[in-house]
Amino acid sequence: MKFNKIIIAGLVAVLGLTISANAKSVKLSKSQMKKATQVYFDRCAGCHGMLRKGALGPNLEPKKTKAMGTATLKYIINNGTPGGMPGWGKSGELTKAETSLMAKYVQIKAPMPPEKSIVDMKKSHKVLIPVAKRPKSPQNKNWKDNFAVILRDIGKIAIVDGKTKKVLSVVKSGFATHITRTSASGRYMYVIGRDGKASMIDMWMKKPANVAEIRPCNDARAIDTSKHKDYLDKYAVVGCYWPPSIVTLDAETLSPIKIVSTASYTIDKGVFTREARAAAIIASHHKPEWVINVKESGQVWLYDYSDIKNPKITMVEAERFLHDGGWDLSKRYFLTAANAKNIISVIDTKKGKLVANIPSQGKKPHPGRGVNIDSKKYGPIWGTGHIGSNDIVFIGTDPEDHAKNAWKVVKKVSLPGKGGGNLFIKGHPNSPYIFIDRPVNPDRKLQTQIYVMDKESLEIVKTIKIPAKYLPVYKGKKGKKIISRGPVHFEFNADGSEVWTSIWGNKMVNTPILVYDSKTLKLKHVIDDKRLVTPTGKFNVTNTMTDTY
Ligand code: DHE
Repeated sequence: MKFNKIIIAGLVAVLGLTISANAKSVKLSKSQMKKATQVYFDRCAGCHGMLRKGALGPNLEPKKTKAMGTATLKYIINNGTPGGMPGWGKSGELTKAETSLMAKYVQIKAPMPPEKSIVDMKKSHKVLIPVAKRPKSPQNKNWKDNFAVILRDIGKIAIVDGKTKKVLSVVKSGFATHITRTSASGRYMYVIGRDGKASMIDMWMKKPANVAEIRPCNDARAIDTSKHKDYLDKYAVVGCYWPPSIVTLDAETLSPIKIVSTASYTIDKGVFTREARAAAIIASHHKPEWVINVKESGQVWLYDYSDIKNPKITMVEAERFLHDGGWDLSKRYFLTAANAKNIISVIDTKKGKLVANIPSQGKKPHPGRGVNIDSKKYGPIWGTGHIGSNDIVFIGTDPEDHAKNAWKVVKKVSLPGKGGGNLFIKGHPNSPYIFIDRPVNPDRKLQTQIYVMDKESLEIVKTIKIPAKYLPVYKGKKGKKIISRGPVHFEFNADGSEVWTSIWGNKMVNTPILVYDSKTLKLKHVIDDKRLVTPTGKFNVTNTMTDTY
């Protein structure tokens, strides 16, 4: 990747590192290989791929890493890069020994990860509370305004009452839990861990608890359910990174139904990759269909689940390294980031076709689900931020009544300061503002602020500084001072009057969730429960089941 060459050249100049074309071969013991394979899976595979072919992060195959050499690799792993790679050593997430181990490991050919059959996955399947024994009606009155909060590094989910702000329960989930999605009725919260473990929480219970679990793959980031009116609460679907596949499950028990491999399709000439990972999934509200990004292939699959054993799949060629994305206001168009190519692909799910590949006018667009605004000036627009630049851009999404704005960037706004670092942006129809984070900006000051944008002017009207008392500093190993990153990811309550954000710490101490009034922008609540360790994503039952953002 171009900017990588600049970095490496810079490192050579600054550190006098030598780029050796024939680096002597690196050897690791069996136990070192085992440890390094786990660290790579936990921290690196998501961005660089299990087989190291690259995606959000660059290719790390030995032909490239050997030329870079151990010293350069160690420096990058320790300090991170301006393109958005965290400094794993500097942040204390990797020790010095782990940093040097990884600098060697990535110079060795990636071991082929294990496959998984339906028989294998059935061994991990458990129905923890049979359907017949689950409540027949909601046992907690605010359940439709409750939140599922990811407790990332401890692999758990906190269920927080949206009204009382009390933590109702903390339930175990997969390793480095990633996201949750609801059933169409909102009753169940489906959870996916990075280790591919899927679990489901019954939100009707007084103390919401897991009712079923299964591990349909070894590495995953996405899960969703059937939202078409004839299939409500019928099926769940997991998008797997490894083995690259889509696995459908019964939505009440999580028993596996079908695996469809996503491996090897690709749109670049002559590029063959076994590793074509299932990334974002979104469920159509209009058709019995899931829209599924197949990252490395550059294809968006329209997966018709009406005949679940014999799915019809339309493969729409879009652009490579598809990542996250969301619906436009009409829930007909899916806008998704091909973030390594700085493109937003637009899929018309009514016609089953690509509408456009739009340059996002920034570096590494990363929308989450993105944000929708029915703007007086531009009509319906959808917005995203970027990891690698300061740009917040809005794209027109109404080809009927606002044709001149459709499928082009109508507004681009720069966040103050340098260094990008935005991960999520979010809004709600009842809030006059949208909220923007910057947790991977290298500048501590910029990282610890919330950027508030007015929905009509589309200008930043306020930056909310997080009070230092909510940003714990803690002593790492050998007394190293480690600080929590700032606010990450936003979620509104059901009526949009509040916006919640997590302070992204690490697992040494708990960090709070801050609740702001979405109109006055005043800090209304601090949810500071000892059990909230490394809170990241938060998902309100009503907004998640209705795809409101
Ligand atoms: Fe995510 C969404 C993949 C790192 C928090 N993340 C997604 C989606 C994908 C994805 C494919 C879209 C799911 C969907 O909509 O169905 N994420 C990846 C990665 O591959 C990556 C870059 C590296 C990795 O190894 O996982 C990665 N993600 C992160 C984080 O470091 C974050 C910030 C903290 C964490 O929990 O690990 C993070 N990702 C999230 C969140 C969402 C998400 C909160 C859902 C956003 C939403 O509002 O829907």
